[in-house]
Amino acid sequence: TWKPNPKYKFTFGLWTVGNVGRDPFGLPTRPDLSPAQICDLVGEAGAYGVNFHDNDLIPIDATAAETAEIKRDFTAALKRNKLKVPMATVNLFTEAVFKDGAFTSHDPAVRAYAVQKTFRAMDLGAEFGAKIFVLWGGREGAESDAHKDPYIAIQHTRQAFNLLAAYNIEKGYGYKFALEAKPNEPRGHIYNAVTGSYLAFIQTLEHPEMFGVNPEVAHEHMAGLNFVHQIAAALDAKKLFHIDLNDQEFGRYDQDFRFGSANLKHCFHLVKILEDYKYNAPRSFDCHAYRASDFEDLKWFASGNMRTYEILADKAQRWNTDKDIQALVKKITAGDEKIAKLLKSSSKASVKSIAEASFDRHELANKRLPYEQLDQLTMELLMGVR
Ligand code: 3MF
Ligand code: MG
Ligand code: MG
Ligand code: MG
Repeated sequence: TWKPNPKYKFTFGLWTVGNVGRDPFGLPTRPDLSPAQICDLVGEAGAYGVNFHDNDLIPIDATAAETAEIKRDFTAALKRNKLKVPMATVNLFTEAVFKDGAFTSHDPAVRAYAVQKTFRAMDLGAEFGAKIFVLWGGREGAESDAHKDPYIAIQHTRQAFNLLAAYNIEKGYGYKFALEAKPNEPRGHIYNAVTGSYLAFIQTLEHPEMFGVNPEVAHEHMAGLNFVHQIAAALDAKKLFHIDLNDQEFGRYDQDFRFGSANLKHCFHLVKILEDYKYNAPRSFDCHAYRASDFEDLKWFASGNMRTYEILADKAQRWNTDKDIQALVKKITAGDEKIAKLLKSSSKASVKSIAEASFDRHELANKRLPYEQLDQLTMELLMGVR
């Protein structure tokens, strides 16, 4: 049971399962896995595909011969595990050259190098069939606003994105770019801190149609925000091109926990909104196993992410068909249909009718909202007793 269904397009970044347990205070606790070994692990677990940063696959200083060998091994591993590569991305954060940002560095040569490195990462992704290109601005920020003018940083970001769109057209790659916001870590302050910032910014680009978002559960939770509401905004804007699933305790460091391991209720509502509105792009797990876990435990980590998603999708479906729950939903959402119709139109007639209507606010306030009951039933369903 709960065998991963390909319709969910579950994917893992090479850097997620491949995470060796290094943290700012400690050395690795697990051996390095090759891209091919990672494919075997997630393939065995039943995943649909894998994603990579350029340098997850090809080390930055690899020779041409090494590159060819890695690509050969990786291609074979994809094939034997029937894995796709729906998304590729670029590492603009590890190397010292990006210590003060990539697209927002003061130095035009660093900015151009970052754009060129992204061009090459796009080439690499295209070789493996990727159609989504994620951009996470790892170090696009500052520790102090004395260091960098945030207004200029926005303009520099726009220049880079416009160049990437132009390259995408020139090469005919057909990528959709998915912009990933993060509020803090690894910089003191990061530009485009939340998904909503990118949704607005996209409209200022030369090719807004090519750009959407890649929200990550943990990133919005780090900012204390409701992730499900960000997803609603992205879905409504038709901009949810990709999603990073994981989990995170509110207000803590960047934990990247297994999906559903910390905030099951939020994750339930997340799965529900994705399924209700028929999200159809990959469901990517951007998380890593606990530092204490060994290779055997990694398998639980990989399959656990997918199992939790599927179990929650099943719960969401039960919620949508539960008689008591649906009767309550019907009651709380019921209202005067004629007024609802007026609100849907901004015609002169509608404006006039609403302006002239008479409402009894005391009577309106009398409507019952049995929210305790509805939430308790939801929780009981989640706890497995309904
Ligand atoms: C950092 C992240 C990143 C991005 C990745 C994909 C290393 O918190 O979430 O993972 O998801 O760069 O673009
Ligand atoms: Mg993250
Ligand atoms: Mg994270
Ligand atoms: Mg991410």
